[in-house]
Amino acid sequence: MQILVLTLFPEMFDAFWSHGIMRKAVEQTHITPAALNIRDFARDRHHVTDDRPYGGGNGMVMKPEPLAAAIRAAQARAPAARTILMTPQGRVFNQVIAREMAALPAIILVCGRYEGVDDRLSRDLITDELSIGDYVLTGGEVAAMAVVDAVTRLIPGVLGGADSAEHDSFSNGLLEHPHYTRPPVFEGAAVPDVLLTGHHHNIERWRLEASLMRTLVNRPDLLLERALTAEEIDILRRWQTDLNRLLGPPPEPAGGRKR
Ligand code: 4GX
Repeated sequence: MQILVLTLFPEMFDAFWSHGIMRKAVEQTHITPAALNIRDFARDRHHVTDDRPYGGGNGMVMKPEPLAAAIRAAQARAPAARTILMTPQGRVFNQVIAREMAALPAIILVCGRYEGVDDRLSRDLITDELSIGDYVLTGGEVAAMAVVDAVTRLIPGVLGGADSAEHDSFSNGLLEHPHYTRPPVFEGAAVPDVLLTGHHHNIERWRLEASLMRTLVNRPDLLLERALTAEEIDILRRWQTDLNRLLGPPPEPAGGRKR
């Protein structure tokens, strides 16, 4: 997969490509990342990339000409690429989108700075707009790194085991179960006994229960957007029985509003 990043700060990506699993991915697979400096595509003497907003107001806007030239140069290098603008206005990135993107032959990630880019750019040069979440960054670079990081580790051959990504949070729509390593007791806290038994069936069952509990407590929204398996229903029913034993049966709903 070809990854082209358009940015005013290409040096930010040097450390990113050259450490950890990203580095291994670049060395051992067909992932070819590069960061291009948008400033290099400005044609004026001072390579200006920003200008004051029409209509007035604070901050600056990225000029369309250098960015358009940079995008066209990137698209010439990677004709099959999708061209993705990092912006809080975009579709919110998640593991489903990461999986879709991991199957693409090439991506061009456009990183804006200042108040954003001249809106006429998105008309035909941008194919997608992507946000990494509902908060405001100072530029698209950190967002692009988050996307590249999440996508790269899903590309076959990048992670150690062929199926390492299959056990991730979200791969089954649940949060991951807790992990432990030595020592067996750390600052008074013991590793759950079942994990020391070597009984794989019980361990898998414990992990599923722990995943389900974590998801129910921390991210109930994830449970609502996906179907439960028979085994999960079984676990939830047992919790329901336990809770009813503890609290007594649920009270009749108050009268008045019928649903
Ligand atoms: N997820 N930002 C982009 C400038 C900008 C604004 C509009 C293009 C259009 C962000 C996020 C994010 C801040 C990056 C504003 N560029 N990007 N930047 N959240 O907050 O992706």
